[in-house]
Amino acid sequence: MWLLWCDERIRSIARDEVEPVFQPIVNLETHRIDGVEVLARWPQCRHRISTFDYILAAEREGSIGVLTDLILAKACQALSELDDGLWMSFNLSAQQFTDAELPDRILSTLSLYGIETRNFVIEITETAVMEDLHVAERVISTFRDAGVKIALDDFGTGASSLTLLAQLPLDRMKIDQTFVSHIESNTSNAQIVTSMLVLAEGLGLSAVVEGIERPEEHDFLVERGCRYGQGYLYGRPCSAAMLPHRLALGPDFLRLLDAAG
Ligand code: G
Ligand code: MN
Repeated sequence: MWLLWCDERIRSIARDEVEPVFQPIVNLETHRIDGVEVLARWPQCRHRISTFDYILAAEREGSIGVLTDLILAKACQALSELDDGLWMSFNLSAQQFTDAELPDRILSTLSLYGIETRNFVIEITETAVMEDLHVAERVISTFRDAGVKIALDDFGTGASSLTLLAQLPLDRMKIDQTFVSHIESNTSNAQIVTSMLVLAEGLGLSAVVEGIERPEEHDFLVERGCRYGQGYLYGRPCSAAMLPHRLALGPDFLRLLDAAG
């Protein structure tokens, strides 16, 4: 069964069926959608399989590079039709760090679609970076020299090596959603996230908290000075076709709050 899924996935990449979807990243001070994270979706696929499994399969099949190029081009196309300085946050998988041509390919695609590098953020996981710190440093430096920002994704779930924070030139810390659940009453989650926010600020990194689903979680984070949030409370990932509407509407929960206040 698993192999069948893999085949179907890989063929769907070849058939050009993979689509980017866009999840709002919200400025909790201004209540504006300042950026979007690009996620891969397979709309035609018969089986509902997580993106995580797709990525693993694509890595195994050696098609992760093609997949990335395809999603990036489609995402750039969608964003190039908008005109409002929105930034795009884009995930790279561990294996891609060994692809020496990756930075050039990504930078050329951005330039082809007229996307400014300062509006582009690469999300990398701790695990990806840990595989080979030297290679990671080189890839990250190439991107940063070109003006691209780097975010450490799923922070707190991997090795959480503070060496990474000390050694790598990073711009953002994405605090993983597992720590956000019931943060207003779960004292260990509260303590962990509060400390991460202090750590990020001390290191000059901009923190983005992921997986915010409830108003209580939002209030807790705002009280602790968290600048950026992402999660179902503000908006689920939406298609390229829906993106202009989504941006015009603003974040779900905050729109209601603004209307009430
Ligand atoms: O690993 P990364 O942080 O890039 O993964 C983001 C994933 O988290 C996406 O698949 C996205 O759909 C999912 N996600 C985004 N917001 C929420 C949320 O509020 N709750 C849950 N459970 N998942 C979310
Ligand atoms: Mn991510």
